[in-house]
Amino acid sequence: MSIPVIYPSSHSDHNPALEFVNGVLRDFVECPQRVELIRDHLVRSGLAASCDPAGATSPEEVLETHDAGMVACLEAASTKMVGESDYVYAGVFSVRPEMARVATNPAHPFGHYCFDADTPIGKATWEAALSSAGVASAGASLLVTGDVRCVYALCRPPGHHAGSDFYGGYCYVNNAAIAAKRLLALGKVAIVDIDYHHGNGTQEIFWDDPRVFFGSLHGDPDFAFPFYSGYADETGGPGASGTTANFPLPAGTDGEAYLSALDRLLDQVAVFEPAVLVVSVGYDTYAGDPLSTFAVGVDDFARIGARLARLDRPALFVQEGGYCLEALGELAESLFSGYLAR
Ligand code: OKP
Ligand code: ZN
Repeated sequence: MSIPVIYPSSHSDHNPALEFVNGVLRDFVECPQRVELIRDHLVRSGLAASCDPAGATSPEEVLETHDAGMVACLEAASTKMVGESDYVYAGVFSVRPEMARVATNPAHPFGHYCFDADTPIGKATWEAALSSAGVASAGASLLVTGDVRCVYALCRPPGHHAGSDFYGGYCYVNNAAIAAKRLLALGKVAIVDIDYHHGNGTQEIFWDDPRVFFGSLHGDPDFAFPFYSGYADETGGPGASGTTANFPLPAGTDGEAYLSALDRLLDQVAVFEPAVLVVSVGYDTYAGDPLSTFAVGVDDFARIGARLARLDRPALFVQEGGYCLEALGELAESLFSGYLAR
């Protein structure tokens, strides 16, 4: 038994060199090798039969999820960059009503839509973002037609921090959200976000949408990025109360503690009775991940995979984070072997 894996045809030229970590420049962790390592490992281990690149989404599909002003800003900024290694970083942010004016130059107001200084735009960025969304959307289509019951969209750049009119956290376009909207053709959708970071963008997009359940396990926002959302009392808007669920977890969370929180989340998913499941996959809960404070082990991912399979729904896995290059292949192998074994 193997899983169809699809990956973006043009992500590799989106390759920023550096990011600031506590005022010090470090290598940019969200690098092209991430998805290449996972892809190659899954093919070698026989878990992925073939591995096909998928094309871009349409601008119309992106605009169903994202604000036109933000899309224009991202595209214009990307188009303006010239050299291979030129990247523009937001550094001045629009905060509160007194600083909310939007310049008329579409390539100018990064800080109006961008919420951090870690999400640069280069000349290949916009195309890569569309390509990544296209992979998620192509994966959703395979489930909608009923061709497969499970597909892995190896998206890069990731998407779960991008909201309807904001982007950040290495994310520009919300791949999982775009796919989930397409999957509504099958009925209600549940998104389970197992990335180490709260999927603030996905949460915002479906906050008041009763057709989509969003549940996330993540480092407590009291200490973990993106800091301003992901608390347990965030449970959905007035039109969709109870369709958002957050499980902020403490530093040091190990496999045992993680799985018991996952079980509580999946109980809620089962009650929601979704027609289909989207899993925002992050491997950054792994103990060896440079961004993680958790102690989840390689074998725990197999147990996570088995728990997800137990829901017995068609499933789209969408790649989000995970930055320990040495372990990414093994982590993916563990997750999907656990999923398939169930
Ligand atoms: C993206 B995903 C300081 C550290 C930056 C940003 C975290 C983005 C995580 N430059 N932290 O959810 O894995
Ligand atoms: Zn993450």
